[in-house]
Amino acid sequence: MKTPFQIDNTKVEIEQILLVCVDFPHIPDFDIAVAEAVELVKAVDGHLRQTVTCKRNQPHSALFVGTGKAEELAEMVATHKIDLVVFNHELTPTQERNLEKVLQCRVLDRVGLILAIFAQRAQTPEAKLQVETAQLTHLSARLIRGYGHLQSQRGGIGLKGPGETQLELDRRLIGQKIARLNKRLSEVKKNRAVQRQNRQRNKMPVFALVGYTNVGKSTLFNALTKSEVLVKNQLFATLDTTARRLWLSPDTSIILTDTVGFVRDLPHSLIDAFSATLEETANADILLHIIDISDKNYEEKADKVEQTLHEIGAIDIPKIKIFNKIDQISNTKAEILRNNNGLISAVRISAIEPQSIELLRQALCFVANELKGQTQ
Ligand SMILES: Nc1nc2c(ncn2[C@@H]2O[C@H](COP(=O)(O)OP(=O)(O)OP(=O)(O)O)[C@@H](O)[C@H]2O)c(=O)[nH]1
Ligand SMILES: [Mg+2]
Repeated sequence: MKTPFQIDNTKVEIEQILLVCVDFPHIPDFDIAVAEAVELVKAVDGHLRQTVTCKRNQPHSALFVGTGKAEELAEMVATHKIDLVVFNHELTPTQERNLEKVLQCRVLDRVGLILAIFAQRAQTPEAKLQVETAQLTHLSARLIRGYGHLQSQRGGIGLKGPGETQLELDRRLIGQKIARLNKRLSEVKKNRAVQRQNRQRNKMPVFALVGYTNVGKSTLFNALTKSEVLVKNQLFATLDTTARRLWLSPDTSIILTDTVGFVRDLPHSLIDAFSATLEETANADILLHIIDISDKNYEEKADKVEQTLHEIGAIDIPKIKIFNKIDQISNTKAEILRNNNGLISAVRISAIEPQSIELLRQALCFVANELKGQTQ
């Protein structure tokens, strides 16, 4: 069977994608959710043919959308030769299976889509390992739940056919593979822990760049450290953690880390699988929360980042807000902002303007020296 976004030897196949977003009463800002779903779909190498929205009070248990809507979607799939229908929601394995039958094409939910993006982006062995673990965990949960569903539906005696045996076998093989991957991941974690200990021994404070995807973390990292990590106007350009030593003054240096960006409803299997990467953030001394202030939804995105920081146990680390991309909004100049105690709480900058970078460097130097003062 064809896997999503598979590439054959001769040509790159562009899949035609149909996106479905359902407006439920609990979704506060539906337009924003749809706009982000469109960006996510654009982040995989497919062609977004059409976006369909509809309203419901709650998901239909078998098909997520109503039966009438499902038939409508099936017609669209046939007319526009759609290869893949993406739901911007989490579907149960049963809903996914039922939808594939009705729509006669592949169906991915939001978790599957984010996993597909990560799988396309993963470059280093560590990122590949983490994505593969997340994908298999997602898949095995589906097989197990799918199996349970079959069993309870059929019940009775003598119904254990070859299909179910195969399913059990697949589940066991996947389980073994996940165990192997987890073992390799724990080695990765051990290595990282040793690196961290070395840094602590050398008393080098770690400042971690965090933020929603596409806010400019890597751009800033490059500007500060004169590095060349990948910068791209797409979601999830970065999937690994890169750490560099950064001299802020002749006698002050820190370790600066750049890492994977966050997005709302980051699948849990991904947070688990990326724990080796995210631990770098959770163990930082200072978090630099980058916020794209030119994005009209920046507040909501910043809240999502806070939520994720909470989930990975990094909420108590002192934080400085970096409002980035001020070149995109009028009448805003680069500036250091302090709280009532005179401590730096935020900096307004543009990662593409050298004066801003210099100002930020000064602010970071001040923070690093404060930290030194506290630990001495
Ligand atoms: N105008 C403007 N564009 C910026 C600024 N900072 C970053 N960008 C652009 O924003 C886009 C995303 O930048 P990245 O540095 O890749 O963002 P990121 O936060 O690392 O993204 P992920 O790795 O995907 O999480 C790129 O097109 C950058 O050129 C800025 O201050 N002003
Ligand atoms: Mg990046």
